Amino acid sequence: MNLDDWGWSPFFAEQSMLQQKGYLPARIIRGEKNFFRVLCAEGELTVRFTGRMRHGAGTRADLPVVGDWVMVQPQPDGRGMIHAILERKSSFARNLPGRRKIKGRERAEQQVIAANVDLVLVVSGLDRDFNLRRIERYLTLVGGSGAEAVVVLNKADLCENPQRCLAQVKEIAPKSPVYSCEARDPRQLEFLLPHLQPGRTLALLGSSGVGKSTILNGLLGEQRQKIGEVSQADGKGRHTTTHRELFQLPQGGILIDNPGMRELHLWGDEEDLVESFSDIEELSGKCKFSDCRHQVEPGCAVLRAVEIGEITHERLGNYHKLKAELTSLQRRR
Ligand SMILES: Nc1nc2c(ncn2[C@@H]2O[C@H](COP(=O)(O)OP(=O)(O)O)[C@@H](O)[C@H]2O)c(=O)[nH]1
Ligand SMILES: [Mg+2]
Ligand SMILES: [Zn+2]
Repeated sequence: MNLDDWGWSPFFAEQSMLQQKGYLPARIIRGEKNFFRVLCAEGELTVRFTGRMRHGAGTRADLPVVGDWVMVQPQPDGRGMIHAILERKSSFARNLPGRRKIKGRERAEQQVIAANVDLVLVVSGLDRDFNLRRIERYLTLVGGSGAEAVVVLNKADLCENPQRCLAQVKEIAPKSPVYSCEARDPRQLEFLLPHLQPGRTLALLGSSGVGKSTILNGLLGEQRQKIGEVSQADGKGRHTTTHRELFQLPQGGILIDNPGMRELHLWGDEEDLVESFSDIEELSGKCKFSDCRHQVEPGCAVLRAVEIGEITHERLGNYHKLKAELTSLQRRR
């Protein structure tokens, strides 16, 4: 077992040296309800985390998730205990929908979706579900994570003019490569090859039914992950991926499949908009007032760009909406 192929790097090796002797580094490849599957030098193990870790965790974000590197103490029966989580190189999180209340006041709660991801594939369908505003939301989530993003527009076969959609997405994703494909045909996934490298971790992100598991299976060359039937009524796939799992790809690299999320509330701060709305952020520098909110202010370079059609009205509207969501989140944290 070569841990480097699973993403082990000096960043984690240095941390592991400070850990107690006798514990082994391991990567979490699957999360179940009460246990995890991890990979370590001795192979796969089923592990739990210690009660001390559960009690010591201030928030859910301090508990292990798929992609984490942890220190485990293996037991002879193929089981083991997680004793520590190594610091994450990146992590992406959402604000949990059922907001927790503490003393009658709403408190935001962070759910880490996956850890130590280098590249996120934001997958979106080119069917009736195609929605530029949702792609902007996903890109903002990735913008705050420390990972890079690539946009994959799947189901090109269901779109009358995929080139037009591709061009539209390129406009709203100024910092990310954008591709379109029909993932059911694995040959159409070749555009991903330059993004795959041994030890590099990718994650699939996108609504249920957009074809995430189909992409994974196409890359694996086998039907490892169950794929949802499309119901005739709404054209959406059923929820078939129920847990997160990390797979090693034959082309090199590691891919995390995610169950689709019905609601994606942002977790982060206003800084997260810098990447996903880099065009607006750059124009801000040219506004007359340095604290311009791009709403009604005179001499606003952003409003001017909307006026001349450089930025759509809808994009600016979504920028304001996501910014307000992040500001209100900061207040509740
Ligand atoms: N028409 C079409 N259907 C696709 C394509 N890719 C996936 N599907 C179908 O979309 C449905 C949902 O796919 P799945 O991979 O389970 O989506 P996930 O929920 O994102 O993992 C399945 O019925 C797939 O066969 C594609 O490129 N074109
Ligand atoms: Mg799936
Ligand atoms: Zn302005």
